Amino acid sequence: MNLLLTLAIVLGVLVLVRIANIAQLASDLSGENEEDEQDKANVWNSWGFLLFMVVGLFLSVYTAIEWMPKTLPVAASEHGVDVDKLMDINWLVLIIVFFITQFLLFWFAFRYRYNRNRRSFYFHDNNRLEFVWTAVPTVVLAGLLYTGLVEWNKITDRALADKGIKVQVYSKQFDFSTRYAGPDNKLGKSFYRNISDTNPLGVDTADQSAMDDKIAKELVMPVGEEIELVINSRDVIHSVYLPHFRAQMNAVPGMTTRFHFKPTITTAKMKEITGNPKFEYIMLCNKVCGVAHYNMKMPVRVLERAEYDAWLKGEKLVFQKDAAAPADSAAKPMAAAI
Ligand SMILES: [Cu+2]
Repeated sequence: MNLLLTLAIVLGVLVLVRIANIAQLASDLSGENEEDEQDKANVWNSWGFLLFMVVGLFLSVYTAIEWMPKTLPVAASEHGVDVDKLMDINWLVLIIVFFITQFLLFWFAFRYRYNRNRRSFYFHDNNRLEFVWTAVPTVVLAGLLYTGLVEWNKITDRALADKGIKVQVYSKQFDFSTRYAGPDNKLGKSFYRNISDTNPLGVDTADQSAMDDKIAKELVMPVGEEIELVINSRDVIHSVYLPHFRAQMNAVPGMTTRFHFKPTITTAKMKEITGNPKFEYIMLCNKVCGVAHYNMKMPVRVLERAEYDAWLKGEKLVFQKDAAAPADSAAKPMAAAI
């Protein structure tokens, strides 16, 4: 089907070129003078510009309206609402500038097409004009930057993060694991040299705060509480991307990155809001990290606190009480702390 369509378009263009050639030939034969011909071509082209503008602007509006429902639903985190507001302001500025500049671009091409009876007006420069078109974008951009920075400072405020429920998000090619800090809300240290078959996150067996840590294959969060993601990578750079919560942070090997946020809408509630009974939150890798990058993701659920507690209780401890601690881990240095 696509091949047919491409062929049809190519043939259509060829036909148009032939028609143009024939028209050229006809006008050559009719002995019209060259300047008249050029005038005619200019008129056609200038109307073509106008037509292109009308069709282009119509399609811009149409596609935006048509595909709006396919964009993300309302933000499911506290800061996400503010991020969306900033995004809306940015879009508003962009849309206004887009329509003004596109209109002027095509209107000028139409209105001021070559006319042999008209002399163009020449001026070398205009300081006032240059001042205006430098000052206006500067003020607008500085305003956008400032509001963005204020929001970013709020998002990265450590005071809130320290109170948050600590969850380690451990990334590797090509999946995520989560580690929950347990009742002490302290994640045990981990170090890559401790990694073994029985200890995939390299958790320090000598660290007491690791004893109540739990390991999971999904990210589950209680609604309305601060969550701090403590993010690590085992191999290459990945990125923890939670589109519904408007959150993203790189996972960088050899260092710890963090992101804290407060989920505000449970999965059950979001199913109602979106009218989609199959709706699920998702965490995606947002760095092209290798051949199976496209499939690197993890399910995410937001529950009421009681449901969350019950879920966490059922998850596996990092060091199962009945299983012996990994035999090879004691001799390794425990250099890195989370
Ligand atoms: Cu990845």
